[in-house]
Amino acid sequence: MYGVRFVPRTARADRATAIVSKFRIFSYLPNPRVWKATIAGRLGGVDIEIVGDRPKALADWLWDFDARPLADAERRADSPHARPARRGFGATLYKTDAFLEAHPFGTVPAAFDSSGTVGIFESNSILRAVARAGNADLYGRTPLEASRIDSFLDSGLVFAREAQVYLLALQARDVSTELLARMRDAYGFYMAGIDAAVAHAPAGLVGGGLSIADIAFVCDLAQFRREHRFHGWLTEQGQEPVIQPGAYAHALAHFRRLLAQPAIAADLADYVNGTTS
Ligand SMILES: N[C@@H](CCC(=O)N[C@@H](CS)C(=O)NCC(=O)O)C(=O)O
Repeated sequence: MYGVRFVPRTARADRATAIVSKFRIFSYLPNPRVWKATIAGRLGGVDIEIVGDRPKALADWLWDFDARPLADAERRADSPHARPARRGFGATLYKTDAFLEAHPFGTVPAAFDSSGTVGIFESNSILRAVARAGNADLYGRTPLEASRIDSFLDSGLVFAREAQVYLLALQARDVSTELLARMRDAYGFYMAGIDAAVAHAPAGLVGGGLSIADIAFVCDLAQFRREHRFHGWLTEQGQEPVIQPGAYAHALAHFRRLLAQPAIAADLADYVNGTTS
């Protein structure tokens, strides 16, 4: 599945409804940020093509609408595509000018419209784009509902950015006390809000049913729960993990309810159960 183009099972297989749109997403894989879009696509009848490879291998790809693995001879410091990596990747990445025009921040997941000319970046915005293209009412039934969904997506992004810095620091085994304290605060703030919101709305954060607010939440939290892989190391450092069992019971119950939904489990179950790395 990795290192090749593949199209996940989406509406084409799951629903009899017409395919209403198509996006291509380039990313390292597996990636819960990409699954925000594939879950929404599966539910809403939107065909999405995923192109990518394992995180380390992606440094050897040409980042482009027509992304592809580079031959050894093409990976040179004087390549016109060579750019310094900025977040989550070491050293050099190979990005075309067209990629950077479509994706000025140069990040993955990088979504494109089917023509490859329009780039959509930030996983929450890719999620919004897929929801808008679909037919499952995932982005609110009124402008006010859509705005409330945006509120959850924005709060989630603040949490997810802190989580990204922390998880990368954990991977590098370089977590300062200050960073840990900041992450504890960000996690507590975010989870307290979700906990309060779902306490009386167990069917979904907004509008009494599943929306992209729930999809972003389940994917971002699934990614953050990878913290457990570093419990041994944190303990050796004399530190407590950020995620404590039993806290934010309503939010965690919502997380489990969402994971039980087949359209969500299709992407997340193996990842959360630890059978996908
Ligand atoms: N908040 C963004 C995060 C995207 C991001 O930071 N991607 C990093 C990898 S985790 C990247 O593409 N870095 C490219 C670089 O280092 O140039 C999202 O949800 O899409």
